[in-house]
Amino acid sequence: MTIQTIKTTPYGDQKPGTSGLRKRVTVYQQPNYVENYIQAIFDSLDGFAGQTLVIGGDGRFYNDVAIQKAIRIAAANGFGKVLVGQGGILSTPAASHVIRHYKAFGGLVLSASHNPGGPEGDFGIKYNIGNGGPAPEKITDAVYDRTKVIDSYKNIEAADIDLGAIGTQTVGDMVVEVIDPVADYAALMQTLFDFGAIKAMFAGGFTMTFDAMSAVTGPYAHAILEGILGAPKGTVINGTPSPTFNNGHPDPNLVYCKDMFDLLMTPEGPDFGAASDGDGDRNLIIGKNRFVTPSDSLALLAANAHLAPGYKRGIAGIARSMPTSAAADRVAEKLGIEMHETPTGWKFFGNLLDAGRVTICGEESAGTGSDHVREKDGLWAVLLWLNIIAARKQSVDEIVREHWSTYGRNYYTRHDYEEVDAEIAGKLVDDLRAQLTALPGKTFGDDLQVAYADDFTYHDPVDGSTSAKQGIRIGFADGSRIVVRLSGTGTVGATLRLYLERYEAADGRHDLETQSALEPLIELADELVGIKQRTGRTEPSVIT
Ligand code: G16
Repeated sequence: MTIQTIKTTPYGDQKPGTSGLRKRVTVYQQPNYVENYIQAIFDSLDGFAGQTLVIGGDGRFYNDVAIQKAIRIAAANGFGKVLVGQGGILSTPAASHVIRHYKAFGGLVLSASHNPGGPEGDFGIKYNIGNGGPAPEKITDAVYDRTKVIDSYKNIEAADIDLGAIGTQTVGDMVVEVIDPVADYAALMQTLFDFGAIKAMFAGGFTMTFDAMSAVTGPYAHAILEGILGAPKGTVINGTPSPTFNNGHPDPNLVYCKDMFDLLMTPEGPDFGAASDGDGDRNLIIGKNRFVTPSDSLALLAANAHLAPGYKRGIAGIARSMPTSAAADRVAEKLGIEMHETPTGWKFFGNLLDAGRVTICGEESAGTGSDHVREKDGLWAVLLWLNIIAARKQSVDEIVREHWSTYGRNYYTRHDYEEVDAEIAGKLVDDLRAQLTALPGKTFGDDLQVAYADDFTYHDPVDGSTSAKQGIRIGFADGSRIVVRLSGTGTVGATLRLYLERYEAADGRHDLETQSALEPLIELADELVGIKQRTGRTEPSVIT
């Protein structure tokens, strides 16, 4: 079969964000938009001739079209084999595992995560390297540079692959193997957790609702929770992946999972509620009468991980993204293990995990994971919680309260202002940056004394690379913090994120409502950052 070189012209907007290139589907549907980006990725890599590429996505609208294109371009560029999930489906953590398990060269993960899907929704392409994790900045920067000058891509004329048929097909000289998207991942989970204890807990009447949000985790949750672990049918809701997520917003937070939250707050509700997002890497954890913030969940999972067989020897260290609360830092201190603060973006954890310096990582944006893959992993977090509940024989609420009375509580919230005019948002951050040097030493209100104010710069201790301008931090003497940054995953305008945190010691009050507990900081942030005044918004679009 002949390899064609097809002329193209560059697009100026193919700069990867926090997690790959996320755009409206209509943007991706422009002529050669997908082709340019995939060719630019391959042009930025060396040594893949004859090697294996993994391709999988979250099943959203345009997944099937993009996969067929990717397969042809991979064949034309000389890959030896493509592994693709049946139906084009692979959750992001499962894709990471498949890359590692089969020692693939890398993978293309097609997803816009928690963003809505459908013809008017979002699509995304991300490249993951051979360790199974998102490509580091030196690769994403090279890809972006290449997209700016690309003038051709390679293609091969071939029929579409039948993505429904498990087994082997060929495109030119390249083999395409369609694999069961769940089996390898489910086998990995069984090596990490005490499935016997969780199974016994379900058999003993423990009840749970898992909302797969009509996204990719459905098949995984059906197979693992209801299949292997024996939870009653109906435990998994919205378990069939839909290209439009059933016109929903597959973001597992208290806005889009409000019904489940409300149910868990009633006596009739189940013992445990959980959800995962569009591509299966985020998680939401709610116990009866107890929502667990992602930052607390990271700290709790790290403190209790030894109860699961896969972590029984203890954990080497913990990493969290900068805006994530410092709750996990207190666990690391007590355990006497390394603690790392990285910029937002799972890609920054890869080096630490590869070097064996950390075992568990997490982010305030509903992501937790471990060294079992190189992505955050929604179902993994749910299973570790189940394992901990089974081992401790306590409710989520009891476990959380005990944690706070040992380590103290980090009250924490994030206020998002979505689809803000990008120019106004950029100027707001620049102006705040200009104020930073004058802030340390100043006292606001009765007792909020600024201890430091900076724009976070990360120095990777493994490869020595530096990432600057990763978000503005204003830290106070009592451990409180205000953090402001622009999201790198929005697709329209800018999303301003304001993160607020206050520490209450182990013997302090842990029963306050979060927004009230943070009220003085929220007011101060209004004064210092001026989001409402400058954007004209009266309130955040989302509060988590
Ligand atoms: C991605 C990244 C995460 C990040 C999140 C939010 O998650 O993998 O590391 O925390 O975006 O990023 P931002 O604050 O820049 O919008 P996902 O689940 O969208 O792939």
